[in-house]
Amino acid sequence: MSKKDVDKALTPEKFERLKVKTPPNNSAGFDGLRAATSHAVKYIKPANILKITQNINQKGGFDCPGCAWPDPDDDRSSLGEYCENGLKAMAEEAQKNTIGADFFANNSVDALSGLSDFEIGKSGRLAEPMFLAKGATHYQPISWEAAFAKVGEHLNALVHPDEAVFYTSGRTTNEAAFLYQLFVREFGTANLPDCSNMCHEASGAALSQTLGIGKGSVTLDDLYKADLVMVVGQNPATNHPRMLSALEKTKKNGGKIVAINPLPEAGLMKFTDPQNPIKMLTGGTKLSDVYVPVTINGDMGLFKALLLKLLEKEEKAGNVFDKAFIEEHTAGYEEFIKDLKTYNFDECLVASGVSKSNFDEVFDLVLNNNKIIICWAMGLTQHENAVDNIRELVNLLLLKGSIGKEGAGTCPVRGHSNVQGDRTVGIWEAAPQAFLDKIEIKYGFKPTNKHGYSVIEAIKAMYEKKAKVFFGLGGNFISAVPDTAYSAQALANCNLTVHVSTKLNRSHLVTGKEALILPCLGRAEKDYQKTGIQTQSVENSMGVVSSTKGVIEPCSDKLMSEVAVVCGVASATLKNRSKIYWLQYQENYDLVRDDIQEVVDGFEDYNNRLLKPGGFYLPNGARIRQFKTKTGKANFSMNKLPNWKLKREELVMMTIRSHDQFNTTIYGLNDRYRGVFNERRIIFMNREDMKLRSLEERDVVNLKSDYSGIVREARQFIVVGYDIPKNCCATYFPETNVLVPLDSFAHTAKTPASKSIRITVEKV
Ligand SMILES: Nc1nc2c(c(=O)[nH]1)N[C@H]1C(S)=C(S)[C@@H](COP(=O)(O)OP(=O)(O)OC[C@H]3O[C@@H](n4cnc5c(=O)[nH]c(N)nc54)[C@H](O)[C@@H]3O)O[C@H]1N2
Ligand SMILES: Nc1nc2c(c(=O)[nH]1)N[C@H]1C(S)=C(S)[C@@H](COP(=O)(O)OP(=O)(O)OC[C@H]3O[C@@H](n4cnc5c(=O)[nH]c(N)nc54)[C@H](O)[C@@H]3O)O[C@H]1N2
Ligand SMILES: [Mo]
Repeated sequence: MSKKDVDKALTPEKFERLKVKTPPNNSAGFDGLRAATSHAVKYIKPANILKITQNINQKGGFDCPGCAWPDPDDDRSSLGEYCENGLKAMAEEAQKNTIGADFFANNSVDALSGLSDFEIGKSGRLAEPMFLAKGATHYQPISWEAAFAKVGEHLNALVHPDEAVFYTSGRTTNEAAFLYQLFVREFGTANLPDCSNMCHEASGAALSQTLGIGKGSVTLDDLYKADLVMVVGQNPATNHPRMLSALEKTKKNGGKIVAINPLPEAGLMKFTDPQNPIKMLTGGTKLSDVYVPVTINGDMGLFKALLLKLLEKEEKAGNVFDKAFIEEHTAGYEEFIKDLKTYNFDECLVASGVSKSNFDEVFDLVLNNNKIIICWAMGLTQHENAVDNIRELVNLLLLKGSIGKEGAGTCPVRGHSNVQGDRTVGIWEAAPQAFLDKIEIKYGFKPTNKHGYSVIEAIKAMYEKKAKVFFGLGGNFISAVPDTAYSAQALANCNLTVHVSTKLNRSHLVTGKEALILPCLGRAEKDYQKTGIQTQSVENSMGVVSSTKGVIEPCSDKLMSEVAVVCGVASATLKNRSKIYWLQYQENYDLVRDDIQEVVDGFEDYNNRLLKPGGFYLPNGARIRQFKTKTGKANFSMNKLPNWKLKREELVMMTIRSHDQFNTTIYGLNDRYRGVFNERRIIFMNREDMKLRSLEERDVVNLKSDYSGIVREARQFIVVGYDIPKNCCATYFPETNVLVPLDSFAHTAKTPASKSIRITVEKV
């Protein structure tokens, strides 16, 4: 894609349409129900609406593809366990419109590139496999067989298997993900970048080092029983709406809630459960007891300040830390305390941007409660110091003995509905040796133990022409990754780009020399195979594995399941050099699960246990104070206060989600909870920062980021004055991904720092 194409893709629509209202402090309620219903009615076939709403997240039904928040173990709502945004996710997937040969004959790739992401998404569900030949202007239909052969030809023509990149997005089920990584490893590479590289990778890295498991330790029940829940860098009203019902229970049981966020996000302030008709009429629950408007990336300052004050109290009173827990279960306490003492409380507080009185309110809650849960999401993980952020919050939990007991622990709230399961079953460019050994024992080939490319490394390799084939199982790579212009060139350098997708997206339009679109079934659709309709499985954010089974008819009879696509590609590529008979799996997914239970720990008796309504919990050492770290204990860690010095004219920008999108899928142009309507190309700014720059509401500005001498630009954004700390600003992802430098990422985890981008703002 040329620079001109990138600009064209970013052309703003009419700016006059923007409407700004005072943001509500309440979430869900009638407005939420109305928004969801109108979306469903507009896009879903009437006959399917009831089937979907009655089966979503129900035992025996299908798992909502919206987010990874767990379902209650017992009392599921009879209205269906869904939320406004889950229903919108379904409305996208279960669209009435389909697009196939005619659509692509009438619309060239160039013409489609000119549409906005919103328009691209609304074109309909992909209905048949399509191929873009070298130099062609239009996609044309191709048979499944020819498509598989094409992928096989390209892969087999590579000098080394490491010249191929196999991306996964987190909707892929356990069954498809397991087979996919198995194929990739038998093909001979570990190039398995996935969306978690851009998401919770920093959580995984930090938690593995400190607690010996890269996942959270709490269950839903813990959340109900906590004394204090800290919600840090997360916007649940939009991204995990069902979490608010859980927090409401925490409150009902007497627990306190603290929200740490540069923005006063609506649902964290007050929430009306749409599943509760009485609450809908009487007005909702105030959720947060204390709101802390931390500056962007000021969390380390805040946590260090909390730790320093706790230490001060402990040294005076001796009853603040859980010394029995520290003694028995942790390592590195003395070094940690010594390092902590090198920091100055006032400097930490200044770095956090939090006032002393506000700090005292949170501190009192932390001091006086011992069953603490910390929940977090992208506000902590998408910074250069992301791994340190998470290790520091673990330090706090360890001092308070708040790990591995009822009502306490870590709660990284995952994004995609099966992103956690994908990693569990082997989607990992750096899989542990023990896992690779089990593959070797089971299948008789030796998987490479060289680490593969993560997302950032994959982009560089394609740009440098070291990788030549890109295969994406789900997702929208070009819109999700940083540094759009550079990354577009990386994809353009490939000989072949392939996407297994449900919906048209920008990654189908920013292609290699040849390209394939392979359309697959969505979560809600029945998966017919030789042995009948297949069931699949997913793992939620709290380590519960449960089944998911489609309930509506597929939108086209030319779709394949992801499992079948992987089997088709594997069989066409590896042919008789494979030790595995691939096609058997697609006829009966029980066979895939039989294999998973042999290779992955915790899946014993998988097929039977999956029949249990509600599924089963995977083992979790941190939950029972068995820390599988090198020391055999929970490790304290030493983390630096980031040395952030903005230049005088600079702002720090976070790229966030609006209420009307799922990652790169744009449901609509409103962000109701932030009071913004009809427009996405906006920049939320502190009003004093606007004054300093002589900017008024609705002024149009260009944004520039200057990172190690490279200047990146995003043009034409409308200024909206907002309640955001000084020197901070916010824009929506993916519009400003052009500004995220490829080289700005979290150490160890390599998560792009898309929540702390230094920019300058210039009036147009
Ligand atoms: N409807 C819907 N649901 C989704 C998604 C979606 O796009 N739409 N995406 C899914 C995915 S993949 C994910 S990963 C999750 C994402 O869920 P979130 O992490 O909630 O999503 P973001 O919009 O990225 O929001 C980050 C929040 O962190 C705050 N924040 C930003 N920087 C900082 C900081 O430095 N410190 C602190 N304390 N806070 C900060 C922002 O103000 C914002 O409230 O949601 C999942 N669920
Ligand atoms: N600047 C910035 N960048 C970010 C982020 C940010 O906060 N700021 N967030 C990051 C995060 S947390 C994430 S997780 C990534 C997301 O990155 P991705 O996971 O790559 O992106 P999505 O937008 O979720 O992918 C949407 C596409 O997936 C396809 N799809 C949907 N359902 C299915 C299915 O069931 N099967 C298959 N095969 N395909 C399906 C559809 O074609 C749809 O267009 O983006 C990251 N990028
Ligand atoms: Mo994510």
